[in-house]
Amino acid sequence: MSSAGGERIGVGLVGHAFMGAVHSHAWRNVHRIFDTPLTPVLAALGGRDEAKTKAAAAKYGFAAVETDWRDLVARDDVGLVDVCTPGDSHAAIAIAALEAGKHVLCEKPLANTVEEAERMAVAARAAATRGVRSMVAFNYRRVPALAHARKLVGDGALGEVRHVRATYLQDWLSDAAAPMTWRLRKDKAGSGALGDLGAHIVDAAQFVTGELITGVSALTNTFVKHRPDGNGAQGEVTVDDTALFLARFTGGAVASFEATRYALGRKNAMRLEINGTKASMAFDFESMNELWWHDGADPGTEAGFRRILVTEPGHRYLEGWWPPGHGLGYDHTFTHEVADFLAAIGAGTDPAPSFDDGLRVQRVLHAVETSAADEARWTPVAGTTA
Ligand code: SOE
Repeated sequence: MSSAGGERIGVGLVGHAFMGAVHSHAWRNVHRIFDTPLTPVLAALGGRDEAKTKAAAAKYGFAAVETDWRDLVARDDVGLVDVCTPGDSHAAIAIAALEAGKHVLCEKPLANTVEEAERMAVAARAAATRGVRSMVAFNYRRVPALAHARKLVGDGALGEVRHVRATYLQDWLSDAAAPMTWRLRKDKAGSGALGDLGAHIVDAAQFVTGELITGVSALTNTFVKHRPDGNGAQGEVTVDDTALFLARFTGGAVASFEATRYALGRKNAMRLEINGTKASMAFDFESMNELWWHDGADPGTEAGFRRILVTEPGHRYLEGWWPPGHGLGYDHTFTHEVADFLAAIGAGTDPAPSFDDGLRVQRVLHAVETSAADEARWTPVAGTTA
């Protein structure tokens, strides 16, 4: 059921590649699916290359383009800034927008460094006192199956968390001849598989368990150190290709995390398995409408993992979509994300995940890099206590 009517809010979106496209799709449709307190209007798209940005704006449905993000932030018809650029510009754009009184949605990981993330969190807290909201775009929290897992764990159905096993596996770098991209440059992306994929599973694991990671022991590796740069030369890969780490959680659980772009055959296998004292759960994004649940109270003769098809109207986010069993996909998670953001803006509350949540993930990423630089030395995560 849609609202398609409330007060309008102009969206200024910076960046028009993969994330810009998927976010645009969400802003265009959200009020046609959910009862949103505000109706988003695609006011302006930002990008440095005018021709490419104009082509993207026409395709995605934006009314105007800006080639300097500062001009986009300053526009009177922009009330909300959506940051979909590489990580090296997140802090500058987000902080300027918050100071200008614009609500900010920022792609993950929140920043390239802890220092930037700290400044962003400070700006977000200050803005919130003026009613200006901010959120970091960890879209997998908005997969209905993971939202349902969070509810079951929060209700106590899993008991105490003992083990967390989280992996995020892709394979698009398996070919050593695959070209350079900004995602392989530390100055642009901050880190490699760690920040791109590891950040998601760190957030998802903390979200579902309701606990924080307190320390890590990590290994990282860069398998292919040079790749074609598109101009007949070789570019240097300055980020990790894979990150693997053990972790402890605040409640005493032990965990393993693995992020890689070299797992041949795995396209977007974001997986989370949790064992508790009462039950176990398992999730794989490649079958994202399913949550597997084993209840330890079932008699042994009947026990087993049960497939919960998370497509019922009673499941989170499903009220706006298709009848049971018809399934949702990747893009829906972004529609849910912007629906939640608009709901918080309308209600005058702070949305989650906040920039402080993004900062906490950033500290875990930093601890992983610190540990890996010293061959897996145990490294506490700043701001947490075991
Ligand atoms: C690329 O590895 C990527 O698009 C990530 O950047 C996204 O965050 C993830 O959802 C899918 O993979």
